[in-house]
Amino acid sequence: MSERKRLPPNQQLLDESKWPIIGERLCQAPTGPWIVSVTGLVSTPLKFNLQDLAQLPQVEMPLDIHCVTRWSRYNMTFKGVLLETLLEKAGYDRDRAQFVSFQAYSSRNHSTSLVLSEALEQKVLLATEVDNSPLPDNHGGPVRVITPWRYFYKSLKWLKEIKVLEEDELGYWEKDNGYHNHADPWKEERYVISDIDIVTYRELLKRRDFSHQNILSIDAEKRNLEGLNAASASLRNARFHRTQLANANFTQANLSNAEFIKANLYQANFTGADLEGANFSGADLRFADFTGSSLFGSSFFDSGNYALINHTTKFDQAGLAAITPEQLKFVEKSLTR
Ligand SMILES: Nc1nc2c(c(=O)[nH]1)N[C@H]1C(S)=C(S)[C@@H](COP(=O)(O)O)O[C@H]1N2
Ligand SMILES: [Mo]
Repeated sequence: MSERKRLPPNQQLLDESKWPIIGERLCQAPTGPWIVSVTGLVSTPLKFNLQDLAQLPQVEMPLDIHCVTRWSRYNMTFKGVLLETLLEKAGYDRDRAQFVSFQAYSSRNHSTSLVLSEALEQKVLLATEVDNSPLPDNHGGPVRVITPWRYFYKSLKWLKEIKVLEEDELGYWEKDNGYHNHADPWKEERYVISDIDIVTYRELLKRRDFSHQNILSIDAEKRNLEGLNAASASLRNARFHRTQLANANFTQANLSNAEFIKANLYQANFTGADLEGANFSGADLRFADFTGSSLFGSSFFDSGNYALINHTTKFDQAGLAAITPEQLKFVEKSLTR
């Protein structure tokens, strides 16, 4: 397969030594042994411990992973039991079962769901190993779901329960956080559209104050928002194409997947912001401050469209370490100007 087809649209390829930890970092392990249960529309609800899983047929799956915040990582190999194997043992109801939902051993009882026919077709895996080692705790060990051909948020860490359902039960990211329920990276099914009402939105724009607001997918193309206060706001997937944002305050804001293409960000403050997957191509970033921000999957140039960065732009080592080698090369060169 050509590189072009292998990398889904608008993804950034990470170097293979990097595997960021996204979302919850720790599980809430059961007090007794780790049990994975299969419930819902099955003839026999079943419980599997880790030894039971190890005795079932093991499948190896070479896979590229694609995070919704625009980073991808190639050439991973997961190993474990197919979802199908467990569902067949439990005797799932072939007539009524339409969806499958996964629950995690975690403080927010994290969940995600899939269309059952697609999950079986895509060979969803309950993985216990990665690259010939046990799956590390922070990456979902001892057992996590691996859903190929979907953004990685469909791959639940720390699997506790598999529910076979007639009606879909939306997962944690999908229900209240605006993540697309289908999550196909080749169709860029990242987020659903904004649900903010137009009156509230106009009021916020007029006051230039988004601080502490949680607004998904807003579109502020070409607006004058100079000096905007967006401290601690959550503005995921915002569209700030050519927006005037000089002196804007984005400290501690969540701007994952925001698009700042050709925006004026002169002296904008991004300290401590989550900028995973944000696109700064062509933006004016002189005197902008990125100290303490998270930059996995962020980009500063794309085809022929380069951010204006020079020695006045502030980055720290951790931020620079998160961007791809090509992006880093461009940023480092610009910083000497
Ligand atoms: N239990 C649980 N599973 C989860 C999440 C989470 O927060 N909790 N985050 C999801 C998201 S958004 C991603 S991108 C991947 C990240 O997996 P990693 O931390 O192993 O890279 O896990 C997914 N599964
Ligand atoms: Mo993600």
